[in-house]
Amino acid sequence: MLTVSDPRRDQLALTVRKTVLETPVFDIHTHLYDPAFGSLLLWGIDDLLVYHYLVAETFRFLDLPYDAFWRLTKEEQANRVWQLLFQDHSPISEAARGVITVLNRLGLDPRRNDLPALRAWFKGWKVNDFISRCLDLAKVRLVCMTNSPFDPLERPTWDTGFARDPRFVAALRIDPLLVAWPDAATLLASDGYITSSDLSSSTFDGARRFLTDWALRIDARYVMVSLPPSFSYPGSSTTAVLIEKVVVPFCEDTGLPFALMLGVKRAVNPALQLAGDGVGRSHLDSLEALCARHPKVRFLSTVLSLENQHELCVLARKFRNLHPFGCWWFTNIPETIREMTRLRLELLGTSFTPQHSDARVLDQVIYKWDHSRHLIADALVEKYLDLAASGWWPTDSEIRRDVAELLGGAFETFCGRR
Ligand code: RAT
Ligand code: ZN
Repeated sequence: MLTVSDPRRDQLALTVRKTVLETPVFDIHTHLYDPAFGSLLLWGIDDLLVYHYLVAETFRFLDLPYDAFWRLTKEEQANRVWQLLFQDHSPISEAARGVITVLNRLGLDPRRNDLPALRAWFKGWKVNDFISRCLDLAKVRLVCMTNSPFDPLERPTWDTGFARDPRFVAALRIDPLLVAWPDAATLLASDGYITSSDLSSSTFDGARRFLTDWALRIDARYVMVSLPPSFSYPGSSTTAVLIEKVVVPFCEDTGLPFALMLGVKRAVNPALQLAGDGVGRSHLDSLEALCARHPKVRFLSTVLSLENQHELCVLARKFRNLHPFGCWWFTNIPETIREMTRLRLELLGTSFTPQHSDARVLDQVIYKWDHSRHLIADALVEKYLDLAASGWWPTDSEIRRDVAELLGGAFETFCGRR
C-alpha cells in the first residue's frame, strides 16, 4: 500500500511518542522495597537472572531435577539461566529480552561482558545510587511496594520503624487473611486482635482493627489481594464472608481502595516454587456484585486471563467505582499489552491505568517501563491519528494531560490522593 507522509500527522505522532517516553510514571504495583528493608530489595545481575519468570523458562531446557536446581547457590542458578536462555538459545522471550534491555540501558554490552564482568560492574554500586539510576532511567517518580504483615521477613523492619524513603509508598497485601484463614487467624490471635478463629462478630471486629492498625502503620495507599479463578462472591465461603464483614467495612471506614488481582492458580506445579503459579479464567460476576453492592468502595482490578479483559472493561463502564489497571504477569508481553491497551482506550478513554511493572528486582523497572512505554505510545499514536482524521486535532497540552493521567494521574485521582 502506498502511504503518503503528512507532516502534520508525523508531528502529532512524534509529540505523542515523546510525551509517553518522557512523562514520569507512578509504578502502582511492584515487589520492590524501601532500601530500609536491606536485602529484601533485590538488584543486580544474579537477581535479574533468577527472576521466577526466567526460571520457569529455564526449566524447559534444563536437564536437572527440580530439587537439584534449588540446591544450587543463587550464582550457580544464574549461571544455568544465562547458559540456557542467553547462550544456547536466543533471548527472544519477553523476560529474557528484558535483561538485555536493562543491561543496554545501564551502558553494558551483554555480548562483550561475560557474567563475572557483569557481576563486577554491579558490585561497584551503592544501593541508594543504584535506586536513583534505575528510577531515573525508567522515569519512575514513585514506586508502590507490596507490604504484607504476614511476611516474617518484612515485619521486623516495620516493628523497628525507619525513616521512609519518599520514593517508595506502601500497599497492604492481605492474601493470607482471605485465602488461608486458619493460618492468618493464628497470627491475628498471637498479635492480640482475636481470641478465636470462629467467623463471629468479635473476630470480624478484631480483623478490622488489625487492618486499620497496619494501614496506618505503613501508610497504605490501598489494600490488595490476589484470588484464584474459583473466587465467588457473594457466598458463604470464608473468603467471601471475610470480604463482606472485614475488608469492605474497613475500606468504607478508611476510604482506602480494594485491589483485586483475579485469576491466579497458585502452585499448579509446586516443584517450580515461585515460578509454579498458573492462570485460569475468572468469574467477573463476583467483581460485578462487589461493585454493585458497595458503591462507596473503590475497587482496583487487574485480571490474569486474556479471556477476561474485555469483560473487565465493560464492567468498568458500568461501575465508576472500578478502576482497571496493569497488564499483569502473563499478560505483560507485547502481544497482549497491544491488545489490552487498545481495548481499554477504546472502551474507557483515559480512565484506567495501562500498566504497572510488577518488578521484583529493581533493575527490571528499566525494561518493564521501556517496553511498555513504546507499546502505549503506539496505541496512543493510532488513537490520536484516528481522532485527527475524524476532525479533532489534540493540542500538545491535551496530550500531556492525557498521558499524565494514564501514567499514574488517573490512579491517584481515583484513590483520592490528589
Ligand atoms: O508477577 C509476579 O511476580 C507474580 O509472582 C506475583 O507476584 C503477582 O504479581 C502478585 O502480585 O501476586
Ligand atoms: Zn505482583
